[in-house]
Amino acid sequence: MTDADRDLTAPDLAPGAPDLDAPATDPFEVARHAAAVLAERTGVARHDVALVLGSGWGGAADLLGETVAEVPSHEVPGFSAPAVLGHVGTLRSVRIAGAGDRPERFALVLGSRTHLYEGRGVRRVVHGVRTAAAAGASTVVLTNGCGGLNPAWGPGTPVLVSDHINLTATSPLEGATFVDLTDLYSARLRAVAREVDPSLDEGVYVQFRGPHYETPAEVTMAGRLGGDLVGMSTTLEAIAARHAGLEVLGISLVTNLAAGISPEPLAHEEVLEAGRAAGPRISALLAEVVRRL
Ligand code: 8IG
Repeated sequence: MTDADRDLTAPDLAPGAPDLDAPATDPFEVARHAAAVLAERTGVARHDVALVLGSGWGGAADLLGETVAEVPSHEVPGFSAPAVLGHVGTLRSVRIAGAGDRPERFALVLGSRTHLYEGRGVRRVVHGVRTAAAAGASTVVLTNGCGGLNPAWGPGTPVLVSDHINLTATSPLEGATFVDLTDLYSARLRAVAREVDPSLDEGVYVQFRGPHYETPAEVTMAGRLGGDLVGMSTTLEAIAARHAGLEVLGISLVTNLAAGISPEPLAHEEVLEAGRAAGPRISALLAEVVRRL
């Protein structure tokens, strides 16, 4: 089956799991189902940290440690097959060896993410993060590929997310669920990342719905609003992660200058190439950061 043949609207749920999209379904119950399936399929009862791999980050988890098990995402309740070329559709359990006084730990690597622009609803977008929390994780590392407003950030520059502006006009939280986002992107975890690579800059990530890239005027707007990075993911997952009690580290890979910052038009192929070129640096960064979490 090729990506083009996939029915992206199929419910693709494992037998016995409630339908994530049914309004009466509790999305946290589906996340608990998913976590139970993952525990059974990976043989790892509890995962400590989760990583969501965005555009350009596909190979970046390969240095984390030994892959214990790999489960196709569509075989886990509530997960869908990936819709974007260059995204990998598996959930991976990776053993992080202990060192000194650090015990052995397990990372759950979410190799695919559902984007809001796929139109499958916000519950799908944040299901990975909720599953990670249900699987025991206390930390999530959200990575993405994005456009940069700072001309000093050439394609392939990793940037820490210090805060976000959510321009999607939606939220993963349903009903009167008031959650404080003052310190959503953990200053502690950003400091850990800068211990590993002191040259890391940080910036405010602005999420647009997409799937089109911004116009130059929208990029100018994002900058005047206080944004440094523009993308189509991460903010809704970060909100759901905070709600679920996870500590959040956000790392963007600037794969292109945002529209209008450079005279060149944007191309998805350029995005993939910048990811490939940055691979060794961001792989080493991610592995060392996760070891120190
Ligand atoms: I990769 O320039 C990547 N994703 N919105 N704008 C938006 N998303 C992106 C961009 C970009 N580059």
